[in-house]
Amino acid sequence: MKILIMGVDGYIGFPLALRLLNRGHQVYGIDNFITRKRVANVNSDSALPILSFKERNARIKKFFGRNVTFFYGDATNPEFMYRAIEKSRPDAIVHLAEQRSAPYSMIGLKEANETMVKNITSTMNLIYAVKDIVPKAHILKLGTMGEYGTPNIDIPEGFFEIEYHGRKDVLPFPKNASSWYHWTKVHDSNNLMFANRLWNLAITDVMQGVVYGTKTSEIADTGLYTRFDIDEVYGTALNRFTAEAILGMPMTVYGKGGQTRGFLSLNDSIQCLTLALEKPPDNGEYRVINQFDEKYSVGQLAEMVQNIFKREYGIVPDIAHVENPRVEREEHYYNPEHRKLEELGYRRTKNIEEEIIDAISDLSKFRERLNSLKETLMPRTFWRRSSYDYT
Ligand code: USQ
Repeated sequence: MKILIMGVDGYIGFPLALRLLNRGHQVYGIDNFITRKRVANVNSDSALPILSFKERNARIKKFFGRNVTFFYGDATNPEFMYRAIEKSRPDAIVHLAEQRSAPYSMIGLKEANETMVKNITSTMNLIYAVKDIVPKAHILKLGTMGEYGTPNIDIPEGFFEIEYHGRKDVLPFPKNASSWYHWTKVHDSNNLMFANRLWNLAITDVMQGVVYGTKTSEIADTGLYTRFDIDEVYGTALNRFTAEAILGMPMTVYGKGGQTRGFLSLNDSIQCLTLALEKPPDNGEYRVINQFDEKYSVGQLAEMVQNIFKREYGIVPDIAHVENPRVEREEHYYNPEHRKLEELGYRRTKNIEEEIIDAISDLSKFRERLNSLKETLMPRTFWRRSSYDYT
């Protein structure tokens, strides 16, 4: 297939490109490298060193014999998006080119607006460009499990049957996000659902959980590393705990630590996206997939990292229950369904402990680099303090 990856320089986009090339697909990529700039703006950097995209793409050629046909540009610019789709005429497009951080979107009004405008605009540009140029192409859009929030009932995959005042219907499950970022994904989902109804576009809306880990099967060389963020704005729970434990710092569990989410290794996230691409929805179908492997509370994850360190290295890292910077339930019911991926053929590659051990081994090679990021780890972005400096 011809597959266009929007956000090909990112944590997931880059290893997805490697997997798709490895499986014989023709890969096109879009990026404007804003993730690199945004992370530098919070005085941080990827904890694993990564090459420039040009250098990475040369390295890909060396390993895979072919590489990514790359278009530099901004997905929020409609002219650019139309040109990229026109030049590549893809069978499928993977949209990973949105502002990805919940904390970033909560810094203040400027960052909230930027997240709203960029995320929603890029998806709208994609919808229109696909409809006008390649209406049969499959849109694979990265949404988030965070769209559903943490309701006190089971979470279906997208839709559920509901009876109200004696009448029944199948409706989208109510969304209840807990950051401006997560709300942008809800708005995207609504826009995609409507575009599907208007123009019969084939869409997979992926509700992905929190992704962790450093490795995929194709990352066989340091030159093929993907980025790995650990700072309080861009790093996510388990990746941060792993880095904190290596640094001998207490693991930053926010509040009580009963916050439960779906988690998925990077390698298996790539497996799932590849499955969804190779087994697309029917023409005119809007398909929702809950994409995660297992659910854990953040407290359980910190204990898991602690036990691994004790068992493998004889060290017992501390767990600190720091003040929760977010506004979220710290103890709650959580039971999302996730059957569709298994039906598509998904099988877990490695268990979570093996993945954590691999990440410790990769990160430990860059201890000095990790040390230089120490100052970026403690939470500073508090949801309730989000504001605007109008003076
Ligand atoms: N948390 C901690 N300690 C930390 C960091 C996070 O306890 O040091 C807690 C948070 O309070 C939250 C949970 O861990 O309850 C998840 O937070 P996270 O930072 O790991 O992930 P989140 O902000 O939810 O966002 C990440 C990705 C986002 C993706 C989402 C999937 O950055 O792009 O959409 O995971 S999900 O969480 O399922 O919505």
